Amino acid sequence: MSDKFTPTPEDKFSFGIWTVGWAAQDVFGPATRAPMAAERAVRKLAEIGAYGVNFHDNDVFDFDASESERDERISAFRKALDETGLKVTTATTNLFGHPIFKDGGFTHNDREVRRFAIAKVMRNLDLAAELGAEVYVCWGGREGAESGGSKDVQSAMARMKEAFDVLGDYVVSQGYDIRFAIEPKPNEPRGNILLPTLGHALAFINELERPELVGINPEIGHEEMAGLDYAAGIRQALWHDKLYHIDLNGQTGPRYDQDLRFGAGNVGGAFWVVDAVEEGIAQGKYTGPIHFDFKPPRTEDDEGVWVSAAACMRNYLILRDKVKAFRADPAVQDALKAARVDRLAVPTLAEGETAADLKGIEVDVAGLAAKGMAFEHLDQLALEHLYGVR
Ligand SMILES: [Mn+2]
Repeated sequence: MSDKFTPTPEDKFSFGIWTVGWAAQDVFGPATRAPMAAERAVRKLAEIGAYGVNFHDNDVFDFDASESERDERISAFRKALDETGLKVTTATTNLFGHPIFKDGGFTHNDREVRRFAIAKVMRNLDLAAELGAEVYVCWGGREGAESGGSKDVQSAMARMKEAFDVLGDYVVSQGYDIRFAIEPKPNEPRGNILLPTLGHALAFINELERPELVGINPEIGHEEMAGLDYAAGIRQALWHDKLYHIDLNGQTGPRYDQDLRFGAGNVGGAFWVVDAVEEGIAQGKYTGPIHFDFKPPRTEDDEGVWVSAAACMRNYLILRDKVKAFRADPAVQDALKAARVDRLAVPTLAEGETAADLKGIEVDVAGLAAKGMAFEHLDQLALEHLYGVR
């Protein structure tokens, strides 16, 4: 079936190799699907209309691969990229899977592990640069603790900063056109993870030696696990010019990391996410791919994997259509005016005014307090667009 919701490479959709490639092992049972070579993921993603991929080093070759195995795996991956025209938009390092990283990589209590972790990232940065990646995602899944006494958090932040400073020096010295994007997550697999939300990450970036090289890669599920509004979060990141990448998926409130296909879970949230992303694109403040970081549920076979991957893209296009119709609707424009949304863009002080001008100010307290905001009407129009009755 081909219709206006059929994705094309112009839509710039991308997927992590580990998403469709996940064999569905979990805490309670082994894999339900066969392992998938990176090159098969590339070919199938191209078939269903994707534009690009993101990969961990160990999505392509095993942690303990020999040099010749590594070369052989990379050349098969590269061959599939060349033949399909799929881009490597983004790359990342697995610093969480192998037991050596049980206490993290950049903030492991053992210095030897920290040195090994930075070296592992540098090696994959070389490959990422060679394959044309422009963003390097850093998800510190094991950087954290289960108990208060086991991690000196102030030293951990100092070591985290040290790692990003060293890596920033490295990409500059190599002349790589790569920026880093920190991916926050509150917990899972650690009891508590460092840089748990996008706000923590934005504050951390200000402490770095090269803050201009580092932004964020927020994931819907991760922010919603912390009970936060993802759309508002990425709008703030746009304001800071720090939205370097996005991980779209689905989540149903604060619970384990569900990684549902995009558009499932919090449907209303997904509508505002697309509104926020499209706003960032229109402003030229978001230039990355529309990236999905989801996991096809363990119940699905190989066919189900591609159904769920295709649905991520289809749902984005459906919601993009609805968001555009919402913004173009004259009734919505009237409702936005009635809700005085546009007036927030007007500076609170007039040009030339100072704090002194506000002293002793008189306003119509009773009148302003009594006046409703008319937000319910505006939100109902949004819901009616989403529900498909407008
Ligand atoms: Mn997730």
